[in-house]
Order: sequence, then C-alpha cells, then structure tokens
Amino acid sequence: MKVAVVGATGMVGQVMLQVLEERNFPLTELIPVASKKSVGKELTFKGKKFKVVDLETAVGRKPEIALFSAGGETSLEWAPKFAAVGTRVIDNSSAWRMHPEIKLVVPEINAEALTEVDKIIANPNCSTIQLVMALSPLHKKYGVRRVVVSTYQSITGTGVKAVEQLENEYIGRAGEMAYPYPIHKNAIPHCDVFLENDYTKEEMKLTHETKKILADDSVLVSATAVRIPVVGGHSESVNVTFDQDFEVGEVKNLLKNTNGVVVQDHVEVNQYPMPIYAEGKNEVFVGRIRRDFTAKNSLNMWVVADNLRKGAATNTVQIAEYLLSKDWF
Ligand code: 2RA
Repeated sequence: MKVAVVGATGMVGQVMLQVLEERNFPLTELIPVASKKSVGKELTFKGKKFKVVDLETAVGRKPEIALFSAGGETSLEWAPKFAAVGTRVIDNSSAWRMHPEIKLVVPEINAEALTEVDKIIANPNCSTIQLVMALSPLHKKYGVRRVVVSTYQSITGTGVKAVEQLENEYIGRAGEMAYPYPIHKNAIPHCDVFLENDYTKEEMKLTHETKKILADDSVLVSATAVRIPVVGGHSESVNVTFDQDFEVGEVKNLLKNTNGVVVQDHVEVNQYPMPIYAEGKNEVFVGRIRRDFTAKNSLNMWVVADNLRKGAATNTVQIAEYLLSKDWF
C-alpha cells in the first residue's frame, strides 16, 4: 500500500504522519510530497527514512491513497491528476467540500455514503468536524432546527506564521504578522476572509458544511468565528434548538454513547472540556451541557477538539482506514 502525504512538511502534514504511525496504518511505502524547496529532504517514518518528492514524481508512483493538506489551489490542480492514475485522494482544503459530486466525510457520521467510485473525498473544516460530531446523535434523536455557534479557534489553524507571531508578541520581538492585529492578549473576530454578507468564509463553512454532512438542508447554522491566543485546539459555544423536546440526562447519555465523543461534564468539581486537555487527543470533548431556559427545546453545550487531529489529520486517516476496510484496492 503506497500512501502519499501531500503537504508533508506542514503542520497538518506532520500530524498526519504522526497519526499514521500511531495507528499503525498498513502502508508499505510512504511518499512525502512538499514544495520544490523541500524536495530531497528526508523524513523519518516508523524508523525508516523517506525522501520528499514533488507532485509530478508522486503521481508517477501511483499511490493507492493520497492525503492532501496543501491548500486549495494545489488540490484543484493535482487531486484529479492523482485520481486519474487510480489514487483515492482525501483532501483537507476547502476546494472540493461543496462540490455536488464530492463526499464530505466524518467517518462516524457518513462514511457509509462512500462508494468504490469516489476518488476524491473532502475532509471537512476543523471547526465543522467537532460541531457535527456533537450535533449528529442529537439530530437523529430530536431533529436539529437551528444552531448558533461561536468558535474560539486555535492559532494553529492558521499555521506556523501565526504561532511565530504569538511567540514574538509574547516576548516583545517584532516579526511577521499572520493576522491584521496582535493576537497576544487579544481575540480577533476574523477567521479567513470576509464575504459580501459580512460573514467570514470560516463562518459560512460551518453553515454550509453542517447541512451537507448531516444531509439535511433544513438545518440552520449562524456562526461567529473568533481567533484566540491558544494552541491546543478549537473551542465552540453551541446553542441548538430542536424540533423535539429532550431530557438533559438523555442528551448526555446519547453523547456518551457516541463513538469519538467524550463527555466531560461535572461542574461541581470544575470538570469541563478545555484545549489544554484536548491537545494531542483524537476525540471531541463535550461539556457544559444544559437546557437553554430562554427558548423552547433549546440546549447549550461547549465543544472542544484538537483542530490538527480530529479537526484534520485524524479524521483524514480515519477516512483512509474506512476505505481500507472495503475491498476496493
Ligand atoms: C482555521 N479552520 O482554523 C481554519 C483552517 N484550518 O484557520
């Protein structure tokens, strides 16, 4: 099994390699792919050294699977080229997510929708993945009608430049800016670019991708995405209104019994999800689960996940594991 990791030297690419190794993914040859400046570099995987190659070379080796985290432009140009030689591509960019013929997959929710002919598969946005992991079991039981979500997003979602900006500001050193403002001691309500409707692309990803993954266009999502000086993961304050009423205890049990979700909800001993505890883990953590007493059939909850893991690399590898579980290779 030859597996290409496109964007292997980036933050998500590096975590993908970690996750592949941790989960003992049965690959026989790793094909690390990066930009021209990294070609020839050696990466160690499972104690073996693999040379970074360019995209042309990687396609020529015809990997069975290619895990992409290299930006939308690269995905738009190269995912079809890999697919044309029989590779199954799992892409982390937003390039293919809303394409009508491309599946947008969170394995615990909709992997079954995948078929042998799916050669390009989209990995949802990190903030969407953790949201739908919490919403899906509740949608099945009570029918989600409307979601109001505010995100508190890790700077690792922006990349190395953002982490360096925070480090520089923390020690008072000048440096390149990943954001229009200082991130140290700040909260910036601006993730990705603003659109004509005054929402950001990040906010509209939550609105559109949630509908597609839950396969229900009637689900309404209103989002505010905020960047905060945190590195361990994204946090989300979620207010959801259902078609049906619910019992909070039943909601907690539904979530506790959802694969990939961990309920951390004992406020009497100050137990609730936080990025410092989610960092490096693959689950989605849910807490502060409580009825919204101001509105009918409505609930508040707090959702935290490592955006580089379940929000990107782990979800991608889980899709690859699902593909392997079929006799499609
Ligand atoms: C972010 N979700 O956090 C976006 C892309 N990783 O910036």
